[in-house]
Amino acid sequence: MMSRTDGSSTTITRTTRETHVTVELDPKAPGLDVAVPTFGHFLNACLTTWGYPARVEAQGDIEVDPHHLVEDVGIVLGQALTERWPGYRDIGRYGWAVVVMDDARAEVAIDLSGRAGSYLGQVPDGPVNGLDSEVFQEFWHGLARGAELTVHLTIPAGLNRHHRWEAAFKALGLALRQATAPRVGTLSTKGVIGRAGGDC
Ligand SMILES: [Mn+2]
Repeated sequence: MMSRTDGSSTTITRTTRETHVTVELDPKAPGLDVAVPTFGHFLNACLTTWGYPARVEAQGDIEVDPHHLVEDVGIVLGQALTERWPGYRDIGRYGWAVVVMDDARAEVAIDLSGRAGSYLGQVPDGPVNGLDSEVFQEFWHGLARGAELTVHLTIPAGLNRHHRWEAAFKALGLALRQATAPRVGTLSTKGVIGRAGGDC
């Protein structure tokens, strides 16, 4: 994992009438302040597993529906990835992981492809601590759009919905660890990733 050593950081702030979200990569003071605690718990699992220094602050109209905030955190985290690694040069690009957590098993594969796509399968149906599972799905869709990445998530096993989602967020963290690991050059037959190219 290659954090920046020159002290510079990447900060994306997004303010709408619904939410105020900031994501900073390589911050001086990493930490999480997310107004939806259950989502914050899952996000913390993801960021911890990724192992990259990050700060996330997210407030918003959660009394209307937490899904605004959860989706926007995904978008802003994704935008921070594109800003931190322009053109996704000099990193692994692909990442995948299978994570078990007690009864639950989640599988994630990502491609920092420059093309947004999110494919979720066998995700839990029903609430976690009062939050419908649809809320957590919004994070994955937002991340794919913000980062212009492709993600496939499947959660084929598990009795406990909390375990199933937490395994998924940990698997995403491991996939990000692999996809953002340093390598030389752009891993693309076209030689470029993003609006100018892609690789399909
Ligand atoms: Mn937990």
